[in-house]
Parts: sequence; structure tokens; C-alpha cells
Amino acid sequence: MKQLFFLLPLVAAAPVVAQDTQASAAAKFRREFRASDADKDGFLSRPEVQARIGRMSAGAKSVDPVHAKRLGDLWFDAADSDRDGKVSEAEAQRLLTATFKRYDVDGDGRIEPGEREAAKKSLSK
Ligand SMILES: [Ca+2]
Ligand SMILES: [Ca+2]
Repeated sequence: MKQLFFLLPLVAAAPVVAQDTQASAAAKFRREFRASDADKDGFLSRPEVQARIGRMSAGAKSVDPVHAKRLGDLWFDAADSDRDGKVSEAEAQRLLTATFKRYDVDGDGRIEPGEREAAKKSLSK
């Protein structure tokens, strides 16, 4: 779960950042999903997820291929809830929503910096 926290901000959530609302996070995620779906079949495959993460950067440093593969696996396994080996947009949105709710402690639909910190702490226990 510790890695998942760092991963989700990368994948689901270039959108799930401080002050983002759930609606705006979902809209950004939709664009992110389409951009990641390299073969445009409407699903994310494991390699597509890994490739996308490999193209992202975490702050100043980019994600190395080994790390990208590991993060991709973590994200993929968390997102593919029906275990059919591909992640639909609905599955990915569910993961985003679950993540958002976990961060949004006071349930006001916004992720405040303090809530991010609290989520980070709870996940690293
Ligand atoms: Ca695809
Ligand atoms: Ca699936």
C-alpha cells in the first residue's frame, strides 16, 4: 500500500492533487486513460500501463524502467477487479474514486494538503 500511494498520484492522479475536486479529477483521469490506451481498444493492458508510467516523471526525477514496471503491476492488480487481464475505464475510475475517498477524510469532495499528509502517514504504517 505504501507504494500504491506514490503510484496513484502518478497514474490515477496526475489529477488527484491538492485542491482537486472529485469531478475534475475524474475528467482529467478520462483524458489520461485515453492517452494511455495506445492501441485504442478501450482497455488498458499491463504493458500499456507500464509504458505510460515509464513516460511519466515523479517530480524532478523520471521513473526508471524497473520501477515503472513494478508500479504498473501494482496499479494494474489493484485496478483489474474482475481479473480479466485488462483494465476498463470503469475499473480505473473505481480505483480512482476509492483512492479519492480514502484521501478525502472529511468527505467534502476536495483533497486538502493536510488530508494528503494524513493519507500518506496512514499508508506508511
Ligand atoms: Ca489498450
Ligand atoms: Ca478487468
